[in-house]
This record gives sequence, structure tokens and C-alpha cells, in this order.
Amino acid sequence: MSRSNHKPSASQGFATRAIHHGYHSADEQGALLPPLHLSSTFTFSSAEQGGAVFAGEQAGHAYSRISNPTLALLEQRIASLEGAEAGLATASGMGAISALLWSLVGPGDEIIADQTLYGCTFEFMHAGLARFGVIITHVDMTDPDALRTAIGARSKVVYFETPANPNMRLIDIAACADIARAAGAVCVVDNTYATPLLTRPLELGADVVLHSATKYLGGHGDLIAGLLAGSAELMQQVRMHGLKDLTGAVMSPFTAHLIMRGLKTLELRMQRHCASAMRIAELLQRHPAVASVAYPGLASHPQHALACRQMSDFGGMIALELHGGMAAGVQFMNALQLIQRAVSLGDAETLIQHPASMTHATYTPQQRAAHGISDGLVRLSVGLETPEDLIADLQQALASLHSLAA
Ligand code: 7XF
Repeated sequence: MSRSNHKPSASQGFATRAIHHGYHSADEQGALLPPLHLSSTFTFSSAEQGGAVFAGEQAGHAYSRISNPTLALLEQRIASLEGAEAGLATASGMGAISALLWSLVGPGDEIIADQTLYGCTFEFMHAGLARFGVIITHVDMTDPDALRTAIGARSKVVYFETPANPNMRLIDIAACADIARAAGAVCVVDNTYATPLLTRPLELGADVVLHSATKYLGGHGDLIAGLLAGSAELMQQVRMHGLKDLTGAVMSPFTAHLIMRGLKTLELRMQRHCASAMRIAELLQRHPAVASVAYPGLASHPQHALACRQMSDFGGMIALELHGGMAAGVQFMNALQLIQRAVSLGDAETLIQHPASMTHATYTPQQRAAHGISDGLVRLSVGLETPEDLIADLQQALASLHSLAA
């Protein structure tokens, strides 16, 4: 396994901070676990004190659409894990994306985005922001020079996913963040696939990291949530504008509690996700029914060298195409017995889905072709089951495909 040269952002290790950061049991009557603050509102000792909290002149909580002690602890934890000054919790990944982008751009401003985006992010930009005069430009950021050529005075945001959903393209964060900074644009990285264990975009120069915490951070398929991390100033701007007034996309304290439970095992889970995905990617690559496999850990991945530099391991997501294209993909998915047909990713259960008809159905067929999302692509989220059982299920499904074709 290759190792990046990332330095931990604090003296304690990743797992220690994922379990302990920001909480002292002595402050809460010795309770090992942080209390769950379900209160929607907070009392003021006087009218003047309430006014001071609302004016931002005094620290404190006023109303849980603005801030909440349970959410505040989760926000500190994600900030620590991403190496950020501050974090912000939101109701979903789409809540994070919309609260952030509504805060950053207005009519006439441009967002330069990579070619490949999660389907609803693509739709939010084109069917949402563009309706209000925001210019959306896509460039192939696997070539940073394409970004350098496209960026200009009206560009306010540079936006990409790495690895990208669903085709596993990687973007060189340091190179693109440099170009964004020189042009005065905010560099936003969707780090959902990599998690802060494998890639820390802020240490490489990005300005904001966002997550669908629904995925690896929650880790158990039992919640919908989003997280942002970045400078304290920007997080406060998004909290007081994009979150409080423009979207109201606030996270439930109970969800925050579940994410903190998930974070405790993030490092352990990612180790298993990565190890099993590597074995499965190698097996798929050798199989005669498989036309291509995209996994950053394979030497055949066109950006394997970048993956070794930018990621400390290669993650749990694999994209593959079968000989026979989409029809073969459908047969293959239907033949699986243990592996579940479902969207989402990062769960304990291994999940398989077909991006063109599911997660990326918001694109037209022409857009998918232009954006490098093949109709034959099948996406596998490798879970935490015993790897031999996953391999046996994949092998029997591939074998049945072979016999059908014969
Ligand atoms: O609002 P959500 O928590 O579902 O997060 C949106 C989102 C943002 N960024 C990335 C890279 C994502 O993958 C997602 C959600 N993707 C799921 C998937 O690809 O399976 C959604 C199922 S339709």
C-alpha cells in the first residue's frame, strides 16, 4: 500500500481525535458519551443577554437552526479530522452543497466544475443555480491546464469530487487549488469518497471540504447528513446565511449523535473497505467477462501515480464495465445474491447500482456521454462483510453471465 506524506494536523492520531476530540466527561457529570441536546430553543438569562447572543456579541446558543451543542461537538470533530478551523453540520450532503453555494455566488458569478459530478449536484447547479443567473462551466480538471485556461475574473468557485462519483476519476487537489487561489476563487472539494482518513484536501490547499456524511462518516446506512469544513469566517458566513436563512437544511441532534458513533470506527472500517476493494478490483480485472475496472489502487488506473501521492489508501468504491455493456451489467446485478442492489455507498453492506439509470439519471444521455459517464458502468460500494463471501458472490454472478452469453 502506498503512503502519502501527509502530516497529522494535531499531535494526537486520527482515531484518537475521532473518538475524543472536543469532549471532556468531567464537564458532563462524568458521562462517557456526550449528552444529546434535543432542545430546539435556548433560554436567555435576560432580554439583553438574548439580544447579545443574536447580535453575535456574546457566545451561546439561541435556536437549533442556527447552532446546537450536540452539533457543535460534531462540527469540532470534523474540523479536527479535516485539519480545518471550523465545521458545519447540515441535513444532507445536498444541504451542505446548496447552503455553501447559495452563500458563495450570485447572478453573473461563475462556478467552474469538473466534468464528473454526482447527479443531484449536477442538477442543483444546472436546474437550480443557473436559473438565478449563475454561470456553470465544466472543464476536464484531470488536466489542471484546462482549469488554468478556463478560469477568469467572474469565476468565484472551483468545484470537484475526487475520486469522482461514479467513474473514479481523480483530480490533483494541490494543482487545482493553486490555480483557484491565484484567480481569487474558492476551491471546494467533495471528499465523500475518500473521507478525511485517506485524503485531506485543506492540507493540500483547498478552501472548503464537503461530505455526504450519509456515506462513510455515518457508515451504517441509517441516516442522511452533510458536513462542511473550512475557515471559521466562511463557516460562520454559511451558517448565518446559507444554512439559517437560505436553506434551513439543519441536521438533527440525534443524527449528529449517530455520526459521532460512526466516526469512532471510521479508521477501522476504512481499512477493511480498502483491503477488500483492492482484492475485488484485482479479481475483476483478471476476469474474462470484465471489460474494464476503475479503481485508483490498480496500476492500470490512468491516475494511479496521483492516487499514490494524494491518497493514503484507495477507498472502497469500484466502477466496472462488462463485455456486453449495459445488458450484461443488468444480468450481472440481478444474479448477485449477497451483494445488495441499492444506491448510496460507504455502508457495512456491499451495494451495487447502475449510475445511468439511478444516481446519475439527472443527466440526459447526451450529457452523460459528454461527461464521461458510460451507460454500461456498474458501481460497487465494497462493504465490510467477510471478503471471501463477497468474492464468491461476484464469481458466481460473473460465471452465470458467461453461461448466459455462451
Ligand atoms: O444528500 P446526500 O447526503 O445524499 O449527499 C449527496 C452527495 C454528495 N456528494 C456525493 C459525492 C454523493 O455521492 C452524494 C450522494 N450520493 C448517493 C450515491 O451516489 O449513491 C446518493 C444516492 S441517489
